[in-house]
Amino acid sequence: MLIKRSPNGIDLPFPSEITPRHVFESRRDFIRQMAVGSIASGALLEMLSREAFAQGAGAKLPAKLNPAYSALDKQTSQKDATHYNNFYEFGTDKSDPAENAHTLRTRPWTVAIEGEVKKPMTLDIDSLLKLAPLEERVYRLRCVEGWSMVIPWVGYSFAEIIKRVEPTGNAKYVEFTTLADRKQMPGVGTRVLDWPYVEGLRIDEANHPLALLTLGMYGDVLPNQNGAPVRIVVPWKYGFKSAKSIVKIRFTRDMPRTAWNRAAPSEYGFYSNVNPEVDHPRWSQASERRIGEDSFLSRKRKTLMFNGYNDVASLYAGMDLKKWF
Ligand SMILES: Nc1nc2c(c(=O)[nH]1)N[C@H]1C(S)=C(S)[C@@H](COP(=O)(O)O)O[C@H]1N2
Ligand SMILES: [Mo]
Repeated sequence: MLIKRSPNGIDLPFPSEITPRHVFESRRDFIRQMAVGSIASGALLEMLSREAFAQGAGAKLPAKLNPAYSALDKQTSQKDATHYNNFYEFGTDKSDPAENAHTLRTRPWTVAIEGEVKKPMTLDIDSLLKLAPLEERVYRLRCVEGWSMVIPWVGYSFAEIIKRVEPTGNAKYVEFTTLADRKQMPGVGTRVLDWPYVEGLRIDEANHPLALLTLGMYGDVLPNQNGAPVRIVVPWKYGFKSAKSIVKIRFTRDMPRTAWNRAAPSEYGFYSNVNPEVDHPRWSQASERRIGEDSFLSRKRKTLMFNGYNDVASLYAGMDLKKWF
């Protein structure tokens, strides 16, 4: 498990740590207002981004920053975020996805949306791009293994999809299924997991505006190793809830049987909210190592409840989160 440091090797202090809180917060409000003032350019950005996406991997996918949903933490370098990955369909080493995922064909690509919905639909990538305005959102991503990154994603709230397919009254959960094609994904020939990779959310979780249908990162279309052409990002949950390269989205009555929960139910619960007070059976979850920031293997940061996304707390009111881990 080797960690590549950012090219310049400089670890800057975080504004939230070196600035008194009230100064820090007024600065944040200022940045927010600046961004709101420039919303008029949004339509132009959208046009540009659709053009660019058609060109495929490495193409630009510009989007307007949504400051209300963006962390101010220093961003992980694009190099680290694209070369230190978990995507077991391409191998279990952190460097495997970057090395192997070039065999994934991301066009043509369709996502079937089905199950307990009034309007089932199959959407291709162009339709997904046109579905709602693209936003850039800088999210913390906390892996269950104890490391974290800060990544500027491009996409829109998954709620935009929910609105359009009109779930029936029976829809209580949403299940996300990743492509599982041995020809394109060497890891699918191994038995590390029971493929396809399946993840799931309760429908109110999926409807929370923070849950991001993601098509890009760092202003580009998603690199294959990060889940091209479309994935979900659920920033208050451990990273494995954020399924990559999605081909099917199913609305269900029953709690989905997720790949990690089936593989090790005592270690990976359905909810898997980031929670410093509930340890993994084999290690503590109280702290984390920010990739590119800390020295090799040391966990210098305290892990925050819900990864710092306190907005979501009301989704779990009255639930014992030690039981529903
Ligand atoms: N299909 C699929 N999705 C996946 C995984 C995987 O192995 N297969 N790994 C998960 C884990 S453990 C993490 S931490 C994140 C990593 O996302 P990133 O590589 O874009 O940072 O993807 C998640 N989504
Ligand atoms: Mo992870």
